[in-house]
Amino acid sequence: MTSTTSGTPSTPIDQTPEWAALAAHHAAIGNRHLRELFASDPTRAQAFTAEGAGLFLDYSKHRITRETLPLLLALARAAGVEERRAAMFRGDRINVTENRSVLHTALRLPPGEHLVVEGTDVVPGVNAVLDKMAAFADRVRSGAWAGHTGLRIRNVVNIGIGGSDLGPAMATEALRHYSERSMRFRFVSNVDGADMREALIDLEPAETLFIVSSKTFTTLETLTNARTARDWLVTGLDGATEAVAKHFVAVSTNAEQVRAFGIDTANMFEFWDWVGGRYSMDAAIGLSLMVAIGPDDFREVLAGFRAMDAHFQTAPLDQNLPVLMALLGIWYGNFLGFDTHAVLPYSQELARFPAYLQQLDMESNGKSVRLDGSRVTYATGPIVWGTAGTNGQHAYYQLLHQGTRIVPADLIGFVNPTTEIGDHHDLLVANLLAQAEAFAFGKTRDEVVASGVVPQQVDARVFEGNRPTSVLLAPRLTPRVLGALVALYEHKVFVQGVIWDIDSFDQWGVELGKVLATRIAAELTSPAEPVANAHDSSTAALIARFRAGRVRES
Ligand code: G6Q
Repeated sequence: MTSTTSGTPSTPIDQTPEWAALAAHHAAIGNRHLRELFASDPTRAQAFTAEGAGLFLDYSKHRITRETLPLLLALARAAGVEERRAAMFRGDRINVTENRSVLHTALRLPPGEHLVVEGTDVVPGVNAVLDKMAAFADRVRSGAWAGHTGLRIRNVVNIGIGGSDLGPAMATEALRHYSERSMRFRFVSNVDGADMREALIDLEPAETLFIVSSKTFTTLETLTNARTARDWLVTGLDGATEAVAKHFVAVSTNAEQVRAFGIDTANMFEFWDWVGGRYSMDAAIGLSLMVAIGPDDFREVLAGFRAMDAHFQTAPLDQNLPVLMALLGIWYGNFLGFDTHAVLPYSQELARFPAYLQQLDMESNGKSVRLDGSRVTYATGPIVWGTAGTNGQHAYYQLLHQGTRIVPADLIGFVNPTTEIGDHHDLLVANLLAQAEAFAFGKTRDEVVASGVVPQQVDARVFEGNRPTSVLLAPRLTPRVLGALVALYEHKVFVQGVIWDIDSFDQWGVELGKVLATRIAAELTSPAEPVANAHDSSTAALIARFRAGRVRES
């Protein structure tokens, strides 16, 4: 095992024999083409598949042979993936720099299970909060929780950012088909006032509930937005400050700050410091989602998470979806030098899934120091990006097919639609399958010529192929499947973080900009000229330009 949480220097993963074996294997199989790999292995399509928690993975269109996976699995074992997995589920403090347990998996443990961490069983607390959320969600959905004037709540606005926004926003859109259609759900995150303006533009204050979601309850964007929302509400209700109690609830770990803001802590839904922001959509941060889809379907989401947790813990590594997907990412990022990864859901409902994954993956694994503080000597987290298919096909797929960069991709699809509308779904899935086929096998010069293309176009119309993809399929996008899908990526990110020997659960990289912004905000608004030499010359000039051009409405 190369990793350590004790600060003891450990062998960097790229200096292990397992890494060397993979490098040699890469040199040996070189850039063998998927056409050849398929031709030489007739049962490849059956062999390179795995299933778990309702998800089916076809990873046959990857640039691997039958020898590759055992070598990658040896690397995973050398890195201590199994031991670290056990440590996470057990509640060890694997978030080393923050000295915290990482227990989002405890959020999906049902009543009756037990997880004792440092002397406390965390399961009763988790389920008590879930019950409190469910009672509240039911009251809002039924109209029993009325606004200040007695009108029922028709609009829910979640105010949060980062991990307190992306998860519930993504999931509420993904599960819109299952949501209460008489209500509107909006998500405001950006400190740009336009975000709030547009969210509120057609809403009635008397019918609007704000869920202020902030783990720390100190986040500049969220508190600025929450204050603006409070002013909008009170103004819209003829100055009735007492209305705040009926129109604002909070999700936070910080009762003191919630109280200071003016929200009754009886209407606060708590979670714990062992839930990282980007891992919190199944904690109380999912309250807006629960109001949208109801407590029963929210519990279905949790059941999906739990099913994937069980798969991750028990499936043999060579059939373990998160492990397989993590190892393929390692193969490309560390041995073939492909540094971006596309996630392409063939599902409009999953349109926000890539953005959600960007945070989950890039904030977790965008790190350059190992657990012992030494600098890594290998690439870590990839640049993750993507949009819903088929829209991307008419935009950037050109580069994916014929550009000079190779972008491994996950294509996510469903055998059945959430709603049957004409032949839309079959056309959608036909596109997914066609793209995966075209990425892998391309179109050779001979094929182009044989198709009768005029000579001057032949070169431009050749598709090299050999572009790797995973195809992930589920029967239908249900709450349970969504939970399993999110947990799949959570654990994929975890496995990669273990192999790279980094802390996937801190996020110090977001701090510096926050500190500088606070200082610059004062310099933008102060009547006094900024102190000379407070910044580099570029920043100072931009501040001066802003101050000179800013027209303030009084
Ligand atoms: C996620 C990060 C970050 C966080 C936001 C919001 O893992 O920690 O995205 O979720 O900065 O923080 P608060 O919930 O404390 O407002």
